[in-house]
Amino acid sequence: MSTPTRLLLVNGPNLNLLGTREPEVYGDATLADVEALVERTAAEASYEVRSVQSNHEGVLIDAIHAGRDDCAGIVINPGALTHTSIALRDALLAARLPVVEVHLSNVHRREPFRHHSYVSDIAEAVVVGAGVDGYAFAVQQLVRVLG
Ligand code: CA2
Repeated sequence: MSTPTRLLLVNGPNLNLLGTREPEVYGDATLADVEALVERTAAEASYEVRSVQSNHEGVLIDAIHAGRDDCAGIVINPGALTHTSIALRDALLAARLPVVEVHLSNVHRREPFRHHSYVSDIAEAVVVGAGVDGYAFAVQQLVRVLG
């Protein structure tokens, strides 16, 4: 099998609402803007992107399993599942792909329950608090890791 030239972008619950509510926390870019930015940034390194957003944990897990077959690495903002989901963590471990975790907000400046992530210690890198630009940084770092 040839080396995949595709990255998997995973956005978790409620991130479909980006740009429609709470702009003071999450900015005014939409999910479509995020996906376009990730595609542009990946294209600079000759990677394609498969984007998935879901409000359902199982859908995200299935997408991660599928990514194992044809993606080189994963950029993920798991949303609130970051702080709760051992199942999502296990799926990422099972995929055996490099992962970069990204959060729009600086979760460490927010409520204590947002300070723990089930993903961070299995991620190659974590980007927090850089807003939408953080997704571009995450792609650049993932590409670097992929060498
Ligand atoms: O800062 C981030 O990117 C978060 O992953 C966003 C999650 C939150 O639970 C994490 O602690 C940090 C929430 C996503 C909700 O997205 C919305 C976007 C617009 C309006 C309402 C919610």
